[in-house]
Amino acid sequence: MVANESVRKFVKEAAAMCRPDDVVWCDGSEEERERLTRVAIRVGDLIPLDQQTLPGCYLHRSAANDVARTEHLTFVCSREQDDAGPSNNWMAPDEAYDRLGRIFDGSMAGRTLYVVPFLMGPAGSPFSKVGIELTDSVYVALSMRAMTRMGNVALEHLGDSDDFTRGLHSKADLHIDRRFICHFPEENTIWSVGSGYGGNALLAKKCMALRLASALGAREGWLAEHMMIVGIESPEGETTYVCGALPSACGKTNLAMLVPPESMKGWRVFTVGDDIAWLRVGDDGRLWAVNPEAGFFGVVPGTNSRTNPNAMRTIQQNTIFTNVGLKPDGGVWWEGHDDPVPRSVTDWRGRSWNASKQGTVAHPNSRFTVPAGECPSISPERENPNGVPISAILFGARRQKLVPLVYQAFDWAHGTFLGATLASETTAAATGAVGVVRRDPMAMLPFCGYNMGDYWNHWLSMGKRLTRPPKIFRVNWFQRDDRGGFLWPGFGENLRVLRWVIERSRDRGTADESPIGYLPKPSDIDCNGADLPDGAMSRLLHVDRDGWRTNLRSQSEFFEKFGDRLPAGIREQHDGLRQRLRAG
Ligand code: SAT
Ligand code: MN
Repeated sequence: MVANESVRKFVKEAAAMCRPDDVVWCDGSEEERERLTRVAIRVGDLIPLDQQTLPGCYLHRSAANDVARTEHLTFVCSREQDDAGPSNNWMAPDEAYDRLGRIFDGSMAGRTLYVVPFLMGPAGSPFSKVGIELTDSVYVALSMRAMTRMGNVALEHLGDSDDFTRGLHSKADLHIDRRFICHFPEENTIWSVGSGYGGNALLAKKCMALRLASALGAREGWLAEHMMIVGIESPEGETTYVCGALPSACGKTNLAMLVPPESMKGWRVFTVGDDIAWLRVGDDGRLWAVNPEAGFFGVVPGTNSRTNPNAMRTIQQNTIFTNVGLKPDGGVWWEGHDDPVPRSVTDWRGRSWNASKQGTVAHPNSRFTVPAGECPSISPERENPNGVPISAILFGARRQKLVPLVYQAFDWAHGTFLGATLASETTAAATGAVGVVRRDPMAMLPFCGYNMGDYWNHWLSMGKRLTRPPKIFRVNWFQRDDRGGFLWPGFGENLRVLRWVIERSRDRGTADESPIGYLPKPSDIDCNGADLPDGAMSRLLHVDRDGWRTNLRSQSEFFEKFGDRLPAGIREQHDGLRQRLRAG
């Protein structure tokens, strides 16, 4: 397949700057996967695992300083700083091209530049988008193959058009002082240098499918969201599609691959996506969702046959593990694995762990990269060019206190407010302190490619176009008791909560009105067969009015930052909550 003139020009100009020894065009073939895998083994990017028990599986060890997204080095380079808004780092486009250009200059000497065409969304869908990533990392090229529809399929979709995302990536010297992830929404361009980590280097994912796509969606009238997508089939055979936004490493993948508890016979769950949803208003006035990706980049620690049996089956083959422990028999291990810690294991840095027992065996943000087709619960609707119709949207976060297990927004505008006021305890998915509560609207704080005030406005305007809008819910699986234990068992048991969500989104289930939204009564959540202590459900659904009044102040402080870009509709919601809490 010969690429069109604009693609060839893009590659030629980048090669002139980065000066690789070689340029290799990826076509997505099986032969190519084998060839690139051999190269990756030779240069030390991949270590083969035991091919008998883990066929097609490899281990990658990253540089020790390059294990998570680096939000402080991530920039939105719009012409006007106000268009990036107060929640993004901003750099002027000229300055960014200049600073990064100096690092890219000659950075690929002695290396190969891989041209990786990729398609986001199903082939043949009018909503799908093409990108080309140029990278000097064979690990990135192979990961992009697992995570996207990669190769000729993308060039075919593009045809003669020059409408594609231009992504340039070089590991350069992996030094943190020369690491930048820059987005140019006005030029549909990404320059990322100095990191090989997924969220920084697999440009199709956060950089394109969220940051650039969110800005594009605002211009074109659709939404790019940090959401899993799941289809839930009832014993009566009725399927309901639900989207859910949760911050990184808060269980989106587990939710997307949920296995119903024993006692919920006849329920089935189908995975459409685990991380990103592109949402449009359909001709029927409903919200339709497509998963633009074609694979999973999931958190490994804590994954086991209780928490996520489908993920365990998914990662038995054709998986790249990054920064997990390696056993002498070529098997892998991580904290929270089904098996006890092995007597002899090499940690994620490649050191023998048992003698020193220093740190964890697997890095807390170690990952699996695997094509979606390996997942036993994958939905056939994943390839539907129109996507799936969404009946409910969940906004979830990690909160030990205050936020009840589940409650429902009064309407779309209130639901937008529930998303805008989302806050979560930080995780290892980004560098920095873990466990600190921070505001993370729609779980998009690190991923919204434009001014968040405008983004909330766009959400409100989407609602006006939806004649049959999905219902919106806030969920929190993470409440703790006084001794620090989780109050709710989570994982497969979350289907009990989703069952109420489904009933409500079909205008059937019952609820009480509270100042924060519609709350289920404890008896509305079917806990038959669940191992819950007496009174637990009342605590899980308790509304702590004093706590919410205090929370109002933190909401105001956050909203202040957006000045006159804060939509009146959000301010009204905040005032409404204040009044309802006062009346209570
Ligand atoms: O950003 S990544 O895609 O690497 C993972 C995440 O933080 O969601
Ligand atoms: Mn994510």
